[in-house]
Amino acid sequence: MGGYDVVIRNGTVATASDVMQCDVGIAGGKVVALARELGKGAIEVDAARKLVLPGGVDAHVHLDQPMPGGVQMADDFESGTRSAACGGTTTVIPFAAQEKGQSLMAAVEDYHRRASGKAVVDYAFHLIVSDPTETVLREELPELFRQGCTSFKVYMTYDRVRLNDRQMLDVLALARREGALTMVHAENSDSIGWLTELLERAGKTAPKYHAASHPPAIEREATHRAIMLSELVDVPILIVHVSGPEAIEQIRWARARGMRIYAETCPQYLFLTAGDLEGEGFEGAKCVCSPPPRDKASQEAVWDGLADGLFNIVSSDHAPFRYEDPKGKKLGGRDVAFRYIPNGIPGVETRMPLLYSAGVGGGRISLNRFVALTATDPAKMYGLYPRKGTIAIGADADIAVWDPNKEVTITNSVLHHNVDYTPYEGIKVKGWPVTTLSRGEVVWDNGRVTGKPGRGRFLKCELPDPARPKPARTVSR
Ligand code: DUC
Ligand code: ZN
Ligand code: ZN
Repeated sequence: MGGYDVVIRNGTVATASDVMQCDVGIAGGKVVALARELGKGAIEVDAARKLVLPGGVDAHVHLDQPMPGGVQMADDFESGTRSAACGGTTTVIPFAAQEKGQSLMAAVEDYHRRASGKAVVDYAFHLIVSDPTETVLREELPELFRQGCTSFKVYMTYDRVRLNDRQMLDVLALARREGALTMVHAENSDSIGWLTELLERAGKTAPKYHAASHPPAIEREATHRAIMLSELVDVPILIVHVSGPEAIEQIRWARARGMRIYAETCPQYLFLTAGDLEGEGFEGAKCVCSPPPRDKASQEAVWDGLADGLFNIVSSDHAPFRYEDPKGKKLGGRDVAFRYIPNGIPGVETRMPLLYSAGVGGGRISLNRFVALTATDPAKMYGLYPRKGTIAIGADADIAVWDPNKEVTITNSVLHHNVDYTPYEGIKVKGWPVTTLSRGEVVWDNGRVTGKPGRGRFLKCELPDPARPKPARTVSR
C-alpha cells in the first residue's frame, strides 16, 4: 500500500507491550500501517536512531481554571497545550470545576468556551464536584457522563471545594451506579487548618512552612479514609498525586486485600523535596503545591511504586502560576504568608523527559513501563483507549518521535508554557521529543511549534471503560 499522508521511517516503535523496528504509515490522521519499507508518504519523518512513542496522555492538568481571590492561572488552553505538544504530550485532561452553588452543567459549558479555538492538541475534561446537590447527583452528573466527561475529582481539603465523608459516599455511590471514575485529593482538611494557625501564631509564615502544615500523616489518614469509603460503596477510586511512603503503604494495604484502588504520582514527588520550599527569601513559593514534595527517602518509595506496579499513571498536576505576578505566587504583589500562596507548579512539558531520563535512562523502569505510565494506562483509565495512548492500526496518529540521546539542561527559556519559572531549573536530562504529531499533523518539530491553536479537539471519554485494568495486587510490606 502507498499513498500515506505521513510515514515515520526507520524508527524503533515502542508501546506498553512491544518494541519493534518498523515504519509507521499514517492516513486520515490514523495509523494505517506498521511494517518495514513502507511506500512513500507525502510527508516523510526520519526517525533513524529515534524512538517512536505514543504521544503522552497527561491526565491531570489545570488550565485556565477559574480561581478565587484574584488569582489567575498562567496557562490557558493555547499555551498549556502548546507546552504539552513540545514535551511529547498529545492529550491533556484538565478540570471543569464546579463552584459551590454553581450548576455543574454551567461549569462545563464555561470550560468548553475557554477551550474553544485555542487547543493545539486534543483534550478531554474531568469534572470537579464541590457541591453534590440532588440535581447534580440525579441529573447533571449522569447527563455529563453521557456527554463524555466520565471522571470527576473530589477534594477532602480546601474549604472552597471539599466534601465531607457523607457527601463523598453520595458521589461514590453514583460513580458505582454509572461506572464513572472518582479521583480523590486525599488530605485531612481540619488538621491542615489547625497546623496552619499554630505556625502562623508562632510567626512561621515563610513558604517552607507550607510543607510543615501538610505533613505525610495528613495525607496518610485521608488516603486510608478514602479507601474505607470506597470499600463501603464497593467502587474503585483513584488516589491522585501520591507523594510518599505513608500514603503508598495504605494503598498497598488495600491492594493486598483485592481492593480496586488506583494510584497516580507526579514528577514533583520524584525530583523535588521539601528543601526546595526553603529557597532564598520567597523563592520557595515556586515549589508550593499540595501535597508538598517530601524527602529523598520518599522519592525512593515513589520510584519503587513506579517499578513494581503500585502506580498506574504519572501525571504532571500542571497548575501554572507566575512567580513575579500579583495574580500568581506573589499574590497582591507581596511575599504573602504561605497559606495565601496559590498551590501548584508547572510541569506539563517536563513530565515525560524527566521520567524518561531518570526512569528509563536511570534503569529504574523499562521503556514499556514508561509508555504505560505516561500514555497507555491513563488512556485506559479514562476511556480513551485505544484511540489514544498506543501506536496500533486504527489508533489516532498521536506520536512523539523521541531522541533518546538528546541532552537538555532544563531551564525556563527552553519551555513553552506561560509561566516565568520552572521548578526543575538546572536539571540535566537525556532524552527529549524532537517531533510530535497529533492526528498525523506535525505540531512540534525540531524546536519549532507548528501546530495551530484551535486544531485540538474535545474528546469524549467512554463510560464505563471495559479496558480499565484491575490494579495489580502488589505485596504489602
Ligand atoms: N494541588 C491541588 O490539589 N491542585 C492543584 C495543584 C496543587 O498543588
Ligand atoms: Zn489535588
Ligand atoms: Zn491538581
